[in-house]
Formats: sequence, C-alpha cells, structure tokens
Amino acid sequence: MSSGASGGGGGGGAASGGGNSNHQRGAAQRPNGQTQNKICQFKLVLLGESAVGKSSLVLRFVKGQFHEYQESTIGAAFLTQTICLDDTTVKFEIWDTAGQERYHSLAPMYYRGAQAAIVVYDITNQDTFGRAKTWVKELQRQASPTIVIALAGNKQDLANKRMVEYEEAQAYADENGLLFMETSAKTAMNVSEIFLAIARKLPKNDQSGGGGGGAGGSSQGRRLAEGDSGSRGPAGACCK
Ligand SMILES: Nc1nc2c(ncn2[C@@H]2O[C@H](COP(=O)(O)OP(=O)(O)OP(=O)(O)O)[C@@H](O)[C@H]2O)c(=O)[nH]1
Ligand SMILES: [Mg+2]
Repeated sequence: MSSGASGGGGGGGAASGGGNSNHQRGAAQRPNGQTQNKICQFKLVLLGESAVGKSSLVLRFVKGQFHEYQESTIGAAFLTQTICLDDTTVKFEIWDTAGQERYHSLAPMYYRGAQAAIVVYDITNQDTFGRAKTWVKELQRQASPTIVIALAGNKQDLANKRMVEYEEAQAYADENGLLFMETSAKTAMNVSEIFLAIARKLPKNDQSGGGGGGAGGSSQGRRLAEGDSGSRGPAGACCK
C-alpha cells in the first residue's frame, strides 16, 4: 500500500471562485516509469469557528508549514493538494473558508457540490465545539447527501488546556457518522492522516461529474484521464 502527499498548492488570501495550482505536468508517473491508472479530483471545504486553525491545517497539509501568527481568512482561500492512495491519485481542491460570523452567508457557495468537508473545532474552547455541531447540522441539511464529513479537534498540542473531552467528540462523531481525529497543525499530528482517511472514504468510481467546478461542482468526484487538465490545470505529480 502506498500513500503520500505531494507538494503543490496555490491561492491564499481572498478567493472568488477562481484558483490556481502549482502542480507540474506529467502527473501520476512514478519514478520507476509505471503510471497510475486513476486520477480523481474532489472538492473539499473546511468549516469552523474563527481561529480554530482551519488555515493552519491546510497550510500544514499543502506546504508543510505552520505560522504562529496566521492571519484570519477573508472570504475564503483556495489551495490544491494531491495524494497517492494505492493505484489512485486523489487531487483535493480545498476551499478554506473564513470563520468570522460576517462571512457565514458565503459558506453555502463553498460547501455546495463539495464531496468532503472538514469541520474544525479547538479542543481548548468548548464554544467552538458547539459551533462545529451547528456546521455539521447545516451540512447534513443542505450539502450533498453523500458528502464525507470529518470532525477535527485541532490544537491537540494544547491538551493541558483541554475543554472538550476526546470521548465526548468521538461519541458525537459516531452518532453522526463522521470521521474524527484530534489534530495539531502546529506539530503536524494527524494532519495528513485526516485527509488520507477522507480520501479512503470517498468513492473512486468511473462516473465523471465535473467535481470542483469553481466554488460549485457536483457531489460526484471527477475521474480524470491521465494528462487531462481537469477544470483547473493538471493533477499534481505524486508518489515521489
Ligand atoms: N497551538 C496551536 N495553535 C494553532 C494550531 N492551529 C492553529 N493555531 C493558531 O491559532 C490561530 C488561528 O489559526 P488560523 O489557522 O488562522 O485559524 P482559522 O480557523 O483559519 O481562522 P479564520 O480564518 O479566522 O476562520 C493562529 O495563531 C495559529 O497559529 C495548533 O494546532 N496548535
Ligand atoms: Mg483561516
């Protein structure tokens, strides 16, 4: 079994439905010359209260970085990252939304058509867990019925200031059919793991649907032929 993430990502700052990607051409070719036979593209959205660490999780996943003074997101940011899962290259088109209340009304634009969502809370702040539950309810009511939802209890490195018990969040996730992990964007704990767990749960069949078209897209992941540039540039090289 092979899995791994390859660098590449773009965006940052305010995004308005466009996006970019720094991926190189020639995706899905392994160094040994073997090519992978499936490339799937999925739209993933991050939701959660402001300052829980959504942007930090994405920055860690896409660029392997962490900033102590991460700026609050305005509107939303768009980044991409590609991971390898057995014989499949999974390309995530990631919409990192702004958690400040004044941006709430924009959220449907980003979760509409998303195949996956990560709802983030801060384990040191009980209110953010309550807010995360509200986001889960909204997704269950208004997002695609097949959306894969993961709950991330972030800032696990601050467990000595914990206000949300692991067991409480795990029980809630089990009741609602969510993936659940505690994460730390700071130490990188469980960051690629949560994206990988989502990738494993997403359906990777043959139907194409144009997932991730702008901030919309369909609820079905889009399978790309090798060399297909998709809607937004080529899928990234992966499996170094
Ligand atoms: N200790 C610790 N701090 C973190 C972690 N993740 C993020 N932070 C810090 O928490 C603050 C907020 O992080 P952001 O990533 O900007 O939070 P956000 O959810 O994107 O916030 P909005 O963009 O306003 O919605 C920053 O100062 C980060 O450095 C973590 O895992 N551990
Ligand atoms: Mg942010």
